[in-house]
Amino acid sequence: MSHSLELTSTDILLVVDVQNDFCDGGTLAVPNGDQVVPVINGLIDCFHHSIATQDWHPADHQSFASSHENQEPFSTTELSYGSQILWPDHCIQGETGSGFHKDLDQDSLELIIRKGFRKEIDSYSAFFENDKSTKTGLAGYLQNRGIKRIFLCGLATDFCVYYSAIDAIKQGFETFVIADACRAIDMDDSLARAMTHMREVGVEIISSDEL
Ligand code: VGL
Ligand code: ZN
Repeated sequence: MSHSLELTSTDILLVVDVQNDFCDGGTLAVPNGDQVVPVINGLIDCFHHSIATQDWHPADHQSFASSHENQEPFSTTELSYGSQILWPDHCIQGETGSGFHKDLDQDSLELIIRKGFRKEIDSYSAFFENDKSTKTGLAGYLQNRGIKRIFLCGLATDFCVYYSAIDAIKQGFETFVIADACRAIDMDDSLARAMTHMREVGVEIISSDEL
């Protein structure tokens, strides 16, 4: 199916977490994460507006297994706001790992929204922190600029892209995920669950060649 989606000035590209730690050699490398970079650079050229998110954690962040006694990375624990997967240390503020991939075309990014910067709380979504109530302000920013449709790409499909897409729909935006411009962590079937849930709530899964 190839319906061409005409892009207008009320569309925005949201580039999620294309950072060194999620790419080859990073501490939380997403398989083939680097492959999204040329695809996303092409998309940035097509869109009137592009913004990005940046995972941005203090060194003692509660989402790190190393911040808890006797916890291995990729295990799950209960924090004050509910269950939280514990990750290897990644995307530490100001370090190389939290920098954007060197080939990502950052010049046209109009806004960079940092998330997970508070020690006590993680943030997968670009709209809400993991307590599901603390706002990042992104919805207001997009509404204020008259944005109607959000197109998501980046890392990882089954975590930050997924949570951002679900919240984008909830905030009333028409929401698209550009599948070939994303890569997944895929632990315990998380990719299949994320895709099913996104489709259920009306997120459209498209390919970059439809744009
Ligand atoms: C992410 C796990 C932890 C992501 C961020 O960008 O998908 N995943 N922090
Ligand atoms: Zn993180």
